[in-house]
Amino acid sequence: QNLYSNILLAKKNRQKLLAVLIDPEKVSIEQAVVLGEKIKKSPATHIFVGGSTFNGTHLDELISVIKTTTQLPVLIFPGHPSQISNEADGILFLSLLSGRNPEYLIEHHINSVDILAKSNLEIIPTGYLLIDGGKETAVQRVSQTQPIEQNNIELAYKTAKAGEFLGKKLIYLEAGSGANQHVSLEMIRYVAQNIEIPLIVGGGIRFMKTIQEVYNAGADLVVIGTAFENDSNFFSL
Ligand code: 1GP
Repeated sequence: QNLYSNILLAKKNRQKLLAVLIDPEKVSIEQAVVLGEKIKKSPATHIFVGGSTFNGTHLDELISVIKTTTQLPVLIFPGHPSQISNEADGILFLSLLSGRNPEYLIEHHINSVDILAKSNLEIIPTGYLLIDGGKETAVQRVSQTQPIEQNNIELAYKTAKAGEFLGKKLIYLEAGSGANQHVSLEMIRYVAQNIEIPLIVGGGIRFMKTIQEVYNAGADLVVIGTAFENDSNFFSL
């Protein structure tokens, strides 16, 4: 499997990546076919599947439909070990480094070992930082952790860098799905300039123009969830 090496290659070639986030809780199999067709025509390079609260049963089928329709790599973006599916290509193995809740630092990881050890998923260790997006988001509520303040760029940088030193292969700056404010360009710029590994940015990004600004600030991969959920023609505008 070469998901991560392709992300590294894209970074080296300054080719920006775009992931559409699909929350399985909000998408039926029938809708997935239609969404898949839209995504196929969009500039998306990756699909992330996951959510803070989902524990339904149609996950395998949903992913397989999305994969077949879009032909794009699918990465699990898990809120819980029950959201792991072998139908995907890989998993962002997230450590919520901004928080101090042991469940999201190690407990869920231990609980997912049995399923991961048997799977063919490419496991990508990811340092996940929740940044204050101006309102309480699902990640904050479910993980019971406090986000890093937008003006505490120093703390965001040190947390990301500590993640890199710990061996994380990606850093994800997350304002939370549906955030009022995306991660500030200033924070993105400072973190991007001071880490070596690829940087993912998501949460509260609603305009094509903002995607470009976030790229220009140094993000390697941008995640779009809500904007595409609300308007499946988002990328063609
Ligand atoms: C959430 O970063 C993603 O985990 C996407 O957020 O739904 O606000 O686009 P939005």
